[in-house]
Amino acid sequence: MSHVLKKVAAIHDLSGYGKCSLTMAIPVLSAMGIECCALPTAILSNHTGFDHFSFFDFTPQMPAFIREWQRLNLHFDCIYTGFLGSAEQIALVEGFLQSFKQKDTLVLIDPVMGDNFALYATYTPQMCRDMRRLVHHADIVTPNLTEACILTDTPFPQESPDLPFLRKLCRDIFKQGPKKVVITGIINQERSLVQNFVCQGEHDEGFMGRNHYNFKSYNGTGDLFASIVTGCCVKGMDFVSAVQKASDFVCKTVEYTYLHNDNDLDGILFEVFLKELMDNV
Ligand code: PXL
Repeated sequence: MSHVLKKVAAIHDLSGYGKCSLTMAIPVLSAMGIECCALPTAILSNHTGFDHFSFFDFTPQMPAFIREWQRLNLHFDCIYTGFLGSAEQIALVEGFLQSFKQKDTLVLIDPVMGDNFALYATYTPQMCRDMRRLVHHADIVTPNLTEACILTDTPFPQESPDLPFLRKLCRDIFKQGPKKVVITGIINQERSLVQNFVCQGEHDEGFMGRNHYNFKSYNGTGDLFASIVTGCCVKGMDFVSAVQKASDFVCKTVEYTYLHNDNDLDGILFEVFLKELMDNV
């Protein structure tokens, strides 16, 4: 089935303030000329990096939402998922994939579970097992190094991982189903570079993309990265170029935010550069 606009079903939380998940995916995909259809998993006043926030769990509403989309007979070119709040939600997303994934539907799962070698507070061991099951349905996964280790039950590395370590992580992820993996946020031993390791199948040696590391990190950068990769892949760009494009955009935005923003929690100033995504993809 073809549409004038490609359609992406984006299954993430909606944080009203602070720019992450849906408030990142919707503007990024729209700027890239892609229709972003949002299935919220939770509605928050602001992201969880702040000391306080309101949280409304949308899980009970999700089945009705999904049923209405089935009645509308929607077809998606891509299904893109990120942060999921409970084991029940992971099961709902699995059901969604079973209903809506067709031969020509790209499934990109960002297995948001943790960072800096720790699980996020809301993540239970059961949810990690469920996330491992969910990635069986993915064509592409975009874990950070911490999440790649959790997905494959690999002890966290003591120092910056070398290529054989990264290749083994990817091979273990391929055994779970995905065909393309990018492991993000790999800081080199000298702490001067932030790197992404891209691998496209068991026999691929892999490719290490590199960018300058300025020691800053902001909530939502992972969502910005994964949303751009999603948009590029939906538009048919090859995977290595998509990752490089996303990585360059994130680095430029982080650098600009560092120079111009007072409060790190306000999120990254990606809007300043959004026009480049309209023009260049
Ligand atoms: O960017 C990941 C993310 C997703 N959803 C919520 C968050 C964060 C990161 O802080 O708080 C609610």
